[in-house]
Amino acid sequence: MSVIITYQEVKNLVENKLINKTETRSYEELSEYLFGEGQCFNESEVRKRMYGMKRLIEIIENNKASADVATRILSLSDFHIPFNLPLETFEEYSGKVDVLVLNGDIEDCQSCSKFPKKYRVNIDEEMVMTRTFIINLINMIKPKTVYIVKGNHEYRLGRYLSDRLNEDLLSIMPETPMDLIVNEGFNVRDYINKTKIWYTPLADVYKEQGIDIVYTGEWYAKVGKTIFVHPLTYSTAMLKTTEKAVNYFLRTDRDFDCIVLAHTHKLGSYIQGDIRMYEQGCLCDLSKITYRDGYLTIPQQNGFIYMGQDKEGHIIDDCTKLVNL
Ligand SMILES: [Mn+2]
Repeated sequence: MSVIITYQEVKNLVENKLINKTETRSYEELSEYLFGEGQCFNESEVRKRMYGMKRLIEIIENNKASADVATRILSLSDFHIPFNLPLETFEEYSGKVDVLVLNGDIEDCQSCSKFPKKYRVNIDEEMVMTRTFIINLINMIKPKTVYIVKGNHEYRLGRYLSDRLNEDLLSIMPETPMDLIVNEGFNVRDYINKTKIWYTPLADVYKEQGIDIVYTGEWYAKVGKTIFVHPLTYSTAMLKTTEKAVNYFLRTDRDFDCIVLAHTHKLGSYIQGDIRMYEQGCLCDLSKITYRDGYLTIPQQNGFIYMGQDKEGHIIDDCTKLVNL
């Protein structure tokens, strides 16, 4: 008599034996159960075959979930260039992303900070670094669309200028470096050598390749039914800032099923009803960014999110992962 064994049973058994180590029966004892009556293999043979099954289960599970994915989104935030983690961190996502979201605080803008300046990187130099970094990232990831969200650090430039200039001059000034890097282009002048270098706006650089680079100056961007947010407000309580964002968007846009929040440098998730909430962590080198006043006592977390959405833009949980670096 042969025992009927289901896919789910095999999957549980493989998991419990190889991963959780909660299965107490020996490999020999499992042999007939897994491979049929009379199939009494020795320990090493059963173990080898079970690792083969484990791999096959992974492939089947991945295929099941990814069959429904219409849009793959990679959201990266809080690089705080020049303190960013290296590009290679995201190497494995090359060619696997439809929409790249840069969810704010890509550039640190430390020269416009109200905090004491403990290092010097001029804003023009930092902008050239940021532009180069975004170009290298796009060339590596190869997305079809890039959304850039305004972070409070980019907004430091606007605040710095508004503290110093009259309204008549402000109207011709950028609010953030991204206005120049993405949409308008900028010159960097060398007054000593009487030269200047023109940096073409990224929106134009990628137009020919059919890649849209979208920067509207907003502190959020909606992709499908997920809203990517970089708020100005901050709470030290776990996910409190995200909860505030959910409450805000429930009043202004009810058509969403997920909020992904940058800015807090914390990593976590929560589900309430039909709404998924994520805080996506940060991508700055934490050993270099300890200069920040008021941040010293709060543990920061490196991370980002890779998300799958169906063709209606709904998040697919099985194809979404919050990555803890
Ligand atoms: Mn921020």
